[in-house]
Amino acid sequence: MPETHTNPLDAATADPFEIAQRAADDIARLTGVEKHDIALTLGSGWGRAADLIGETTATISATDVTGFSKPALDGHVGTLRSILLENGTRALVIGARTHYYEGHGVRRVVHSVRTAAAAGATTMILTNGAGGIKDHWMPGTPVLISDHINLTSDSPLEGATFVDLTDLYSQRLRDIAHRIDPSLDEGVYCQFRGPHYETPAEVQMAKTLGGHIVGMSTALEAIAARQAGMEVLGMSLITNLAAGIQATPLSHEEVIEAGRAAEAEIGNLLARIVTEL
Ligand code: 8IG
Repeated sequence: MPETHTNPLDAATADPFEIAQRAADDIARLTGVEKHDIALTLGSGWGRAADLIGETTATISATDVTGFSKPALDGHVGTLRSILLENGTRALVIGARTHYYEGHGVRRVVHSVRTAAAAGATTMILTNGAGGIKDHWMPGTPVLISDHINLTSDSPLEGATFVDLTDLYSQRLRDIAHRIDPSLDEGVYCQFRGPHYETPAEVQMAKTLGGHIVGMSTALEAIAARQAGMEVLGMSLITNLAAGIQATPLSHEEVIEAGRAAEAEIGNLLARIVTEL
């Protein structure tokens, strides 16, 4: 059992992959499911998808799994669920994301992704709530992530690990998503450190750099997923227009509300995508 006040990932001698394997073993034991085929991290607004993709056969507390920590935020559920899809696929739904802005380091941020890989998942679906730079994206619009710009100046990889990120956000998986919903737009995701939202000038910078979506989570996780050899699908729910793109200041309440309003629709969308993988 993990200790209450320390995280094994924080030990100087820790091997993050060995700890991810221990976490995967915990999940197998606690869910009774030896191997999961796909994994989903459900960000702000995406929580409903868990109820729609299949039958939940086990729900476990993230704090019972080695290396996981309590979520820092309301609206982020600290559970892991094993879900059986109608086609027999086993999905691991991760409702416990550690954000880079929590300041616990990037190992903790990507631990859930490495755990999913160690649990057997070969597909990683990363979802988030994010700000939109394209001004025709209304709050509540889901968009596919086509690529990212990592503005954290950090990496989950340690040492001389030169991982290729061409086609990081799988074209094959994006094609499947487009087939299910031809109206889905795509965009380049810019990960900022947060937790403050951007200034309008920073949003203009991101736009100039080629970004369309601003967020605080997914790029670092996607890199770790690619390192682990997983195929990655990234989706953002635009919960607000980025600072300066919309006329009014940003608020966390607005973000939560947009997520709630879109929940059923994007949950259904994700459920349909997952059955086609
Ligand atoms: I929800 O406007 C959500 N997350 N960086 N900027 C950044 N992250 C976000 C935003 C946003 N909205």
